[in-house]
Amino acid sequence: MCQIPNWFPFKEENIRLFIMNILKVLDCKRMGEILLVGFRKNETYKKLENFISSLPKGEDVKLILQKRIGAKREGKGDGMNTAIDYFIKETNFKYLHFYDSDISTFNAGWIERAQRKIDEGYEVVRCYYPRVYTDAMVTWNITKCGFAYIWPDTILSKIEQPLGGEIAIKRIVARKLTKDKMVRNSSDWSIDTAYTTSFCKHKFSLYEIYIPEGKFHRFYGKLSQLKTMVLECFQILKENQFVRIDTKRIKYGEDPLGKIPKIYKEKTAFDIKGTISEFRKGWNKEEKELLDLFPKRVKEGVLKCQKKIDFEFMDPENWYYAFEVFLKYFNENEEKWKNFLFHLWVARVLNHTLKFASEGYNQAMRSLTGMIKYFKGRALLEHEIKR
Ligand SMILES: Nc1nc2c(ncn2[C@@H]2O[C@H](COP(=O)(O)OP(=O)(O)OP(=O)(O)O)[C@@H](O)[C@H]2O)c(=O)[nH]1
Ligand SMILES: [Mg+2]
Repeated sequence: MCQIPNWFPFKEENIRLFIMNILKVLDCKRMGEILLVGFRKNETYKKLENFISSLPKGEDVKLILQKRIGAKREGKGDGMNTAIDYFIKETNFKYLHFYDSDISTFNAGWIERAQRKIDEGYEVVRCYYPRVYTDAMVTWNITKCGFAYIWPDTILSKIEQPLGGEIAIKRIVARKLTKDKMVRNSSDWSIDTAYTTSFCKHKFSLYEIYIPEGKFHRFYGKLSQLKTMVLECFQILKENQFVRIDTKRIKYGEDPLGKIPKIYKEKTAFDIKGTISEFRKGWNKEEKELLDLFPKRVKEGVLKCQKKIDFEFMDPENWYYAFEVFLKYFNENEEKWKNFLFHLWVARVLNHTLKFASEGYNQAMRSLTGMIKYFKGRALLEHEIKR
């Protein structure tokens, strides 16, 4: 049986947690090699150097720095693409697994389960997890909405966690990634969208495995911590909205959604109060000028909400109308556009969060999947009309 290589991108990590994850991989029966791809020679990097030098001889753990490959902000994308280059140029492995380095619930079982599907013949395997109902708000409101709007007749918006960093791919897939311009350019948070889109564009077979223990991460604090991610994940969709993708003949399988652990039904992923107070303060005059580009119902809702906080207006339907305008006019180089997209996204997240705080987890998830269905249905109708 072939060995499994595991690649981890990292920036600034909780070193104890990261090392624990590395040790778990080292224990894995089919462990091939571990590659750690760092952002800079920072504290995490130096601690990893010490850790590696303390390992018994023969343990294959390598540490490298990411190269400057893409055209966007230097970030996770350069890390992932550097790792792919290393895989193709420096190794002969038949497949590759990527895992985020900061997951406290990670264990070797994830690798074995993903590999089983690769061994069955799937070219791409992705992990998906139970998540708190207020979590994954970039995934739901940016990426999945965008996929449903732009490519409504494909499997893209069906993919459970298109921004997830836990994937296994075959060598032919990695090779394709090194040749895809969109992927190479995506040096920032756009990388996960770029990979997901590229897999479908090139018609690779896909399986999604369900990881019941979930993926715990730090509490976000205010949503402004996610601003860069929101903007970068939107921009990649805007840039590629005219790319043609046809997934009709792709082989696609998925584990059924398992039982959701109770803790995911009770927790909140971010600081609601802090986010509302930030939302209240953060508007500028220039953003108001943009309002004229938006349908009346969005414009009126924003103006009303600025006077008296009320997020009722930013329901899935109005988000669809706003999304359409952003896809047409959003300019990543203008502060007013960046603020405005971020503000309306926050309004969407707060609409969802406040509405379902009392109605419960199942209702909240139903509303999110309903939103994607709405985007898809409406986009299909509009594509039909345009034809
Ligand atoms: N090499 C490299 N790795 C990065 C960079 N930015 C983030 N990472 C790693 O990419 C993985 C995902 O980043 P996170 O910051 O955890 O992002 P996330 O998982 O979407 O966010 P959380 O849900 O808060 O964990 C982690 O392993 C990071 O260490 C970067 O610029 N370079
Ligand atoms: Mg993370």
